[in-house]
Amino acid sequence: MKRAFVTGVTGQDGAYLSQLLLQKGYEVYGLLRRSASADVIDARLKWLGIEKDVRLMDGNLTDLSSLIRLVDEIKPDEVYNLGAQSFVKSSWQQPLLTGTITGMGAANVLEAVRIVHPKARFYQASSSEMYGLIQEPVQSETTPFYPRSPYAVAKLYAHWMTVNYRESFGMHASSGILFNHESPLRGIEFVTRKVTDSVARIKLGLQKELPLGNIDAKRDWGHARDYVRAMWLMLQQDEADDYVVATNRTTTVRDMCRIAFEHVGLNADDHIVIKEELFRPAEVDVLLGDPAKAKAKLGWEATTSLEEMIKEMVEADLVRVRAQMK
Ligand code: NDP
Ligand code: GDR
Repeated sequence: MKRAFVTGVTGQDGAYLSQLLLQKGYEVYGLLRRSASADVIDARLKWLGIEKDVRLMDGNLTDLSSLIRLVDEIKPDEVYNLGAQSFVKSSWQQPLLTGTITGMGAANVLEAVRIVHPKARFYQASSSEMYGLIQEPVQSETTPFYPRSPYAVAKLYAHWMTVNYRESFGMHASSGILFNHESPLRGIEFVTRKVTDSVARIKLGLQKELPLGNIDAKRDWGHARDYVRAMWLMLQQDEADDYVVATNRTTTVRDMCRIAFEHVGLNADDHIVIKEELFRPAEVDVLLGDPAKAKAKLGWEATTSLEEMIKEMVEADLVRVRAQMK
């Protein structure tokens, strides 16, 4: 039985990846950082019904000693580093913490693997945010990076550390440059989930307005369930490498809102209110990924359209909000 160690296991991707690995017969160990609100921490694992199957291990990405102890204890075949301060807007408020967790955290995991169990295969959750100020209209593995937030700068450090550990130590270390991916398990601070939650509340009469920032920004949005499959596929290859994972379709925040409101028979323009404070100090205007390499080498393709995904998210939020109303 293969063993996987997943950091960020309580996040959106950690939950879906754990589900996939369990279905494939893995023993799944997840890194859990201590929190005073321990009862809400595994809400996503509970949503997927796998909270009893994932073995949660006490530690922190910022504490190398805990990572060394855990990698030594688990001796994983595969390590997936998904843990991060992942909200781009917060990274301007907490730039150093973001650097410590999102950047140095990855280096800590790489070091723990290198020191105690270098045979383990390693996955780094790199991000399309690294492209930032776009240098090419469609972004692939060869497009130059130009990070536009402390988050993206931290991710770029982690990305190059992964490449460096592969080249320096021969580690099987791969990076997935994943474009935005969403689901009913997406954190409420991210724009898709903020929108689908608000659509549910507006439909049920609990809210009237949806405050938003830059709705002209364009993103290449896919479904998290599809994207965690790409992570796993990367670690099944003989050679480690870097891959763009995207749908190759880009949509404005405005049009994504229209899709969500139309699903419940409402008009987005009647509810969106633009708020200056929701704009970012520097914006990533448009992202559009080219997943040709992932398709050719991994046989990976996105299977869920934006419309299908937004519908699934609105329906899940209607269920959640109705339950809160009881
Ligand atoms: P989430 O924000 O949902 O999850 C982040 C996870 O990191 C949580 O489990 C969180 O734990 C954990 N974490 C944060 N700080 C620490 C720490 N100091 N020690 C240990 N764990 C910590 O992110 P997603 O699931 O959406 O994304 C997964 C990864 O992929 C992230 O690295 C993200 O930056 C990256 N990414 C995401 C994309 C997306 O569109 N979703 C696209 C490209 C990259 P807790 O529950 O305790 O807060
Ligand atoms: P992003 O996701 O920054 O792309 O990072 P987010 O959903 O936060 O923003 C997407 C775009 O929407 C615009 N926007 C708003 N965003 C939020 N959150 N709230 C608003 O009210 C709002 N109004 C407009 C933003 O300005 C932006 O242009 C996500 C994260 O998951 C990262 O961790 C990951 O690396 C990247 O995706 C790929």
